[in-house]
Parts: sequence; C-alpha cells; structure tokens
Amino acid sequence: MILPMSDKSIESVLTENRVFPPSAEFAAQAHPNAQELSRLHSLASLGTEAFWAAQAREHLSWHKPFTQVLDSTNAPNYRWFADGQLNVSVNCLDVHLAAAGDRTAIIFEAEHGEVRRYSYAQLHAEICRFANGLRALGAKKGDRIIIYMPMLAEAIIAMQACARIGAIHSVVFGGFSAPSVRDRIDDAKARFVITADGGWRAGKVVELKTAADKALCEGGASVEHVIVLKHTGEDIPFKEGRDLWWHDVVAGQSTTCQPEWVGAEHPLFLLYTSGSTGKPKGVQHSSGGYLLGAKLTSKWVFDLKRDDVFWCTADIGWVTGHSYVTYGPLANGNTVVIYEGAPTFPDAGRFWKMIQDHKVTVFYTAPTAIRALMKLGDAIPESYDLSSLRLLGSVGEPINPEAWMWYHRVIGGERCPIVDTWWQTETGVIMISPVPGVTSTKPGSCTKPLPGVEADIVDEEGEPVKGLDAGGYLVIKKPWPSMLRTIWNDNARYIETYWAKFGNRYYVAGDSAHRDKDGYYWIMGRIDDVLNVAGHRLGTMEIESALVAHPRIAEAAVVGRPHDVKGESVFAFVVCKGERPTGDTKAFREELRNWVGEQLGAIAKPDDVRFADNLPKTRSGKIMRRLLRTIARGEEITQDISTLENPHIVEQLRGRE
Ligand code: 7RM
Repeated sequence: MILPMSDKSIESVLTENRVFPPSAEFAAQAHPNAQELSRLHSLASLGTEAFWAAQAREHLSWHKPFTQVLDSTNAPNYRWFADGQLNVSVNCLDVHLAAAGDRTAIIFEAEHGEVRRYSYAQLHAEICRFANGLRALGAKKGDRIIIYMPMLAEAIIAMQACARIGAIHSVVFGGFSAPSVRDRIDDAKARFVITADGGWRAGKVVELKTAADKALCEGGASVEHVIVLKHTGEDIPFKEGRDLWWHDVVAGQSTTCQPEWVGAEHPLFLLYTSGSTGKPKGVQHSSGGYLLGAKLTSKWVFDLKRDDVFWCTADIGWVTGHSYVTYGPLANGNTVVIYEGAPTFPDAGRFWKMIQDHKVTVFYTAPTAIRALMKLGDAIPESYDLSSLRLLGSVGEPINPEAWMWYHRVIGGERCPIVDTWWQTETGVIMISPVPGVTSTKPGSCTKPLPGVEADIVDEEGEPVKGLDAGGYLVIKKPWPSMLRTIWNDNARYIETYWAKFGNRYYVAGDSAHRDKDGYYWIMGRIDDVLNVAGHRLGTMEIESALVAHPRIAEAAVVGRPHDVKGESVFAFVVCKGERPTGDTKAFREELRNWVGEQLGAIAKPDDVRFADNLPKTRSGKIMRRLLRTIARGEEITQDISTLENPHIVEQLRGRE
C-alpha cells in the first residue's frame, strides 16, 4: 500500500489561503451557534459515551429508556443503547403530529412537472396504511424487504413503513440493473420486493418492474411477493399470485398502525456498497444509534429550522438519501423537496428553477453535479431567482476549489456558507463538516470533526501524524452511535475491511487526509487513488484540481499508468467546457501539461492527456477510476461497464473515436 502524499504534493492544500467566515447575519441566527457548539465539544471531550447518552435521551423518543450506553464486549462489533426500545417511524412522524401535523413534510416534483405535497399527518397516514398492508401479507419484524423504486414519495413511505413494522429495508438504486437487484435479494434473502411499473428519467421510462422480473427469473428464490406501484401506467407483465399492486395492498387499510417496538440495535436497513474488491457489501445500520446521528447531524450541519425547505438531491438508493431525505430531516420535522427526474430535463435550468419555485433554503448536492452545471455557464443559474437559498452543501467526493468558488459565487450569491461534508455509507451520517454558523470555510476542506467524532490521521504504524505537511490514513478512534454494525452475512469482512489494519483499534475509513495548521482536514481521496511518480507521492485529486483551474477545463480525472523509469506516470482524462477538442490537439495538450507543471511542480505534469465529452460515472456520480486505470494502461476492459451512467463514453476514452 502506498502511503499518501509527499510534502510536494500538498503544496496546493497548504497554500490555499482563502477563508470564508460565516456572515454575522448567518451566525446570529444559527444553531448551534459558537457558544452552543463549544458546549457540545466540551461535553464530548469529557467522554464520548456520556455525551452520546445525553444526546440520545434528549433527542430521541424512547418507548423503553436505555440503561446501557456503549457495549464493547464484542468490539469492534459495538452496540449502543442496546436495552432501549424505540421505533424509527414514530420518531420521524408521530412525534410531530400534535404540534405540526399540518406542516409540509414532502414536496414532490415529478419530472413532467406535477407537484404533490404531503403534510406530516398525510405522510403518517400513508405510511400506516402501507405498513398495515405489509403486515396483512405476513411481513414482520426482521424480514428483509428490497425497495427498488424511482425517487417518489412512495419510496420514502415504503422505507418508513418497513421501519414501522421492524422490517429491514434494503434500497437498491433505481438505476441499477437486474443482476444487482438479484445479488442483493439473494444476499439479504429478501421476502418482498417493492417496485414500480417504471420511473421517468430524461423523458424516458426506466423499466423497473421488467428489471425486477429478470432478477427474479435468475435468482431471488426467497421472494414471496412483489408489490408494484402504478406510476407510469405502462403495460407490464404481472405474475398472478406473486405480484400485487400497491393500491390493492393499501386498499381498506387503516390510517393508523401500531408500531413494532424494537431494540435500539435492531437493524433498520442494509445498504449495499462497493468496496475496492469483491462483490458489494451489505452495510448494516442500527435503529437507535443511526437515527440519533441522522437527526443530530441534520440539525447541526444544515442548521435546519421550522421554516426551512431542504433539498438534498441524492436518490434514496444512496446513503445520503437515507440520512438526509428519509430519516434526518423528518426526525427534525422539516420540509424536504424530492425530485424524480434528471437534473438537465427539460433543460439545464431544472435545479435552479426548482429552487426558485419551491423557495428552497438549504441545498445539498454533489461536486460532480456542481461541475456539470458549472460547465454550462453562469447565464443559466443567473436567470433564476435563487435568493431563497441560505446554505449550500456538498458531499460524495472532494470538491475542487474552482467548483467550490463557483458554487459560492454563482449559486450562493456569495452569501451562503458552504458545508463540505465528509462521511461514508459506513459512517451512517456526516462526520467531518463545517458547522455553518460557526466554522470559517476554506474551498476544498471539509474542515473539522463534529462533536463526538474522534477523527485522526495516522501513519503506516497507526501513530498520529505530526507536523503540518504530514498526511496519512483517516481513522475514527472511538465508536460512534451511527456507525455500521457489521457487513450482512460477513462479519469477518467487516473486521478485515475496517478494523484489522491497526489491530482493531481504529475504524479505518479508506481515505487519505491531511490536516493543516488550523487543524482543518483535507480529504485527498481513497488510498488506492494515490500515485507515486518517481518517488513523489501525488494525489490524483490535486492534479485534477489543477487541471480544472484551467479556464477551458470543466472536469478531469487522473490515474496512474505504469512507467519504466518513474514507476508511475500521470494520465489525465479531461472534459473541456464547450466542444471536445479534436484534430491536432498537441499544442493544447502541451499547454495543459505546462499549466499543471506551473501549479504543482513538474513532477505532476501528465504524460498523457486525453479529451472526452464526459467521464465514466457510476449512477451515483462517482468517477470509475478503476476503469480509467485499465484504459490508461491500454489493457483489456474486464470491469462491468453496464452499471455506468454513460457506457458509450468508453470508446472515446480509449481514444478510438
Ligand atoms: C456520503 C458518501 C464515501 C467516500 C468517502 C470519500 C468520498 C464523501 C466527501 C468525500 C471528500 C467529501 N458515501 N467522500 N464525501 N471525499 N470530501 N466531502 O458519499 O459511501 O458513497 O462514499 O466518498 O472517499 O470514503 S459513500
């Protein structure tokens, strides 16, 4: 394993000297404010267990209060609040009904423009009806239920209904194909699949039911029923006995439903996520600890208040959609916006129009979306009224300073703080992030750990790195309530992947990081994305940032390519603003090489620069670096490219068109 980062390569980090304190106006209304945050930090510094116990008592509604806080008997399989009982859906819905039943919980916008609103009371009623319907089919506590749906209110209803009866949901992203659905059904041994006749994306129907059928032909023997929401109205095959319409399942069901009280450790969901090797892992999350984290971080990081309209653009197929659409904001009684379709449908102004129309106050999206929209120019967002926005968030990958500055200037009107939030499927919730009313931000840094999170950066021996220019493995040194509990069916893999490296002492995130003189964290990327060029360690991310800083470059991905003399050389895939350069591009490639040389030093100059219309992205928007490495090496492609957002781009990346 190559340890990340030499002094040289972090120059850009340590010389980033732009600092953006929150405005006095924002700071004055924020919670936590500076005083509240320092109180939280000092409480946590007295002991994380007592800190989390106090938070759990204050912020969750318990059916049976817990007496045990952290159980480390089987470390690193930690347990939190284990003898307490609660129900997650009660904490997200019922607790608001008396005082805020009329408040809007969900504003749903369909791709074709229809808008539907659900108050907390209506949402509660729909969840209860569906939960009763599930029970009538025999679904019970501990059953696994696959949810394979478009981004509809019904997807949230399905998740919450599972939580209400103690069933364990596993949401499969609607963009995934039949084999992924099948693998997840089989690994989880799911009894039910909840899907729709189809979904809308860029004006076309995504055939979910057809994919589900295919998955069930090839496997999925554990599935008894498929519940199908009528949404597009397409004609679909229907298997008598096995398949049931959603509207028939809920017909005649009561709008109240006795919740299943579960232990705090009862699994709330499995979410499959890819690791660096092997098949996707079923990350298992708890009920109590997870919900506590989702609720608190929604409040702390997004400063959510009663009148906020929060739009997290993530699909519920990703952890971000779990924690910051379905669970966190609803536990706080906030209003969330959800959108079914493509961000550029019918045109690239869709996000900005929705912000304008729904008066979105807090907007949370991914750097890849920001860069894609940035590429299309300022005029589009500038033609919408974005003045309702007061806070912006970023998640999923490091955000390059150029995209950060654009987000700040063009979307945030230079008045909105940006929270760059670091976390993972495994951490459950945001771990390192600015607290927007307090933390001064720096473009490209996720700043500092939240209260109760004991992050550190350690070297190969597990010793904390010292000094300014030292980088290493990002680790979390104390268990936290929303941490994953295990990998479903594979506890050995849980221990091996996240704990074994440093003798089960720390949770190893798999990212490399630096800490600057102010104690700010800079995530350099996955530890397997690090290059070693002639003995100099380079973060691919930094070279990408340098490239993207060029006025003509919209997006870049850098990978290593084996090199006879230098060990590895830098290979850059580049997307230009406007047209892709074709014909003789030698002069422009040379210009870019020199540009990077100027920014980072000659060692970082790419040996190869290849232009493409886009980068290969997974459906969640992450660049598939492994595929790029294969292409850069000129090797045969063995990866499955069917899960790419844009498989057609591969030929272009290979330089064949
Ligand atoms: C929430 C999510 C996790 C990986 C993680 C990092 C990267 C996420 C940031 C980030 C830099 C960030 N879950 N990552 N957020 N890198 N800055 N703010 O994305 O499980 O799908 O991915 O994503 O490498 O390990 S995830």
